[in-house]
Amino acid sequence: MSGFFPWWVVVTHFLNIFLLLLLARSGLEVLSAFPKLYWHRDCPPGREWLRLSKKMYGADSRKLWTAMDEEEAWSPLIALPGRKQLGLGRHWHFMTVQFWIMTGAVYVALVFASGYWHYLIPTHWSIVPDSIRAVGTYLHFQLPDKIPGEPFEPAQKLSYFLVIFVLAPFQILTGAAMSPTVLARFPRYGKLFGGRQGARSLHFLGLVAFAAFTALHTFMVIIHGVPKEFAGIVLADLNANQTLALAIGLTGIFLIVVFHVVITALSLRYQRGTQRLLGFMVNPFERVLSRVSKSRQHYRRRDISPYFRVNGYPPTGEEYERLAADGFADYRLSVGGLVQRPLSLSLEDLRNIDQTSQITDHNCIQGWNAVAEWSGVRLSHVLDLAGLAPEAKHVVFYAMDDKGLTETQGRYGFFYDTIPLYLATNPQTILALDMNGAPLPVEYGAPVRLRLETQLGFKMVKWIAAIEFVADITDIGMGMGGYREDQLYYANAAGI
Ligand SMILES: Nc1nc2c(c(=O)[nH]1)N[C@H]1C(S)=C(S)[C@@H](COP(=O)(O)O)O[C@H]1N2
Ligand SMILES: [Mo]
Repeated sequence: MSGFFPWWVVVTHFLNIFLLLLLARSGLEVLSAFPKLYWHRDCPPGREWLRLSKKMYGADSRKLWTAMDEEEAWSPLIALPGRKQLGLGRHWHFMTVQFWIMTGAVYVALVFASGYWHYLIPTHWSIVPDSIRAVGTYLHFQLPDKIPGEPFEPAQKLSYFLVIFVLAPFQILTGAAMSPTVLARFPRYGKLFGGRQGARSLHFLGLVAFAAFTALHTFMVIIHGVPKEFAGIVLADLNANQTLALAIGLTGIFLIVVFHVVITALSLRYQRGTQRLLGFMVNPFERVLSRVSKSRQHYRRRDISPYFRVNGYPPTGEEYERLAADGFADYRLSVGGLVQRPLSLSLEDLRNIDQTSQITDHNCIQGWNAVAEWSGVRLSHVLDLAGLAPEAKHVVFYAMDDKGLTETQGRYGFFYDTIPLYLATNPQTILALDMNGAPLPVEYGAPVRLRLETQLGFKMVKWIAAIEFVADITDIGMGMGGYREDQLYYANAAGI
């Protein structure tokens, strides 16, 4: 082989261009759902270091606003798929990241197996002064010499090393530090990055670093001479036919662009199909993660966030107002479905069951988080009282807020969500009656809400009217396992 580009570098390099563009665009879609970045652990409104939105909602606003109002519709030109499709953007992001990590693993294995690592991993600190000198040479409009016997000049070797062995793992680690399941199971891991907000900010800066590298790298390819460089990276041989290399290389780039246009259009046109198809590839991993991880959060009172966002406008019906007017004295929680003893529990009944308390971090799918103390009854106790039928596999929580009245945008029906039984029996899965030592305020779900501490916020149904145990969730609502799953294409699996 002449030149220094083995065939597997050609293949993984191409896959990397393809996958990184998918990750960047879908990542921007996720950011558009909460286009604010914080170093502050609690993300209070107004304290962001970067706000990519003109809308301002204050912490002391007297008009009720919800986190969903903060979402921005970004153009499909930059976001995948764009137009407030957080659910689909996440599906693309998590599908792609699996392939990106696989590509990276194969690449790294081959780098070491082939001895190619020698060209990428500096083994002496002299790489630093040598790189500075190389940059100086570029600034004099000259090309620096390659390291003797190696394919790259020092600054090139150093920057490749940093991108491959530092930046890429950094993106994976900061990405993991945003998952509610990871944060709940390993609270100290989250603290390494300054909590979820720190991880979001760092992950974004990682994207900026990737973008800067890509721009510089492309510029360097141009000044080093496109046809020759293309021969190396397309045909694995710096002395190969340059016209052929250019033709194949440009065709490759063109195909990537066409692919992006097509999947963006298809995602926006066939939203349910996209959710199902990508869910097929994304959900299994998430389910394993959620099944094996229990929340180990035990924050202290002084960690409680001064400001806790609200998501979802409260029920507006007369029925709810009547219940609320006398402190929910007439409220009854019905528990039914596949149980031996259907129940109808008053608030007093619920308070007479063994009470528990937990101080935990709430992670909304959009990106914000906040710590509060929640007290109430373990769901497993209610489950024991009702006696589960063996066919029961999922728990459905029906809420009292009709979204057709408050959320509009073509959405309709009462909020509901479902969880698998294995989440229902976690010790920190509770029906909360109190928040920070006082009965739940209306906006936060009075009189009863679910807390499910390894999952995203949208699973934690507020204003619960009834709980039903079922064998199958596909005949409830539109069949995707919850209101937001049905109407916003979120994944029913919500540990990431
Ligand atoms: N009934 C109902 N429950 C709901 C919602 C809703 O709109 N209706 N929103 C969910 C979402 S997206 C989140 S992040 C949390 C927000 O809880 P909070 O308002 O107490 O912060 O509630 C969840 N539970
Ligand atoms: Mo949420």
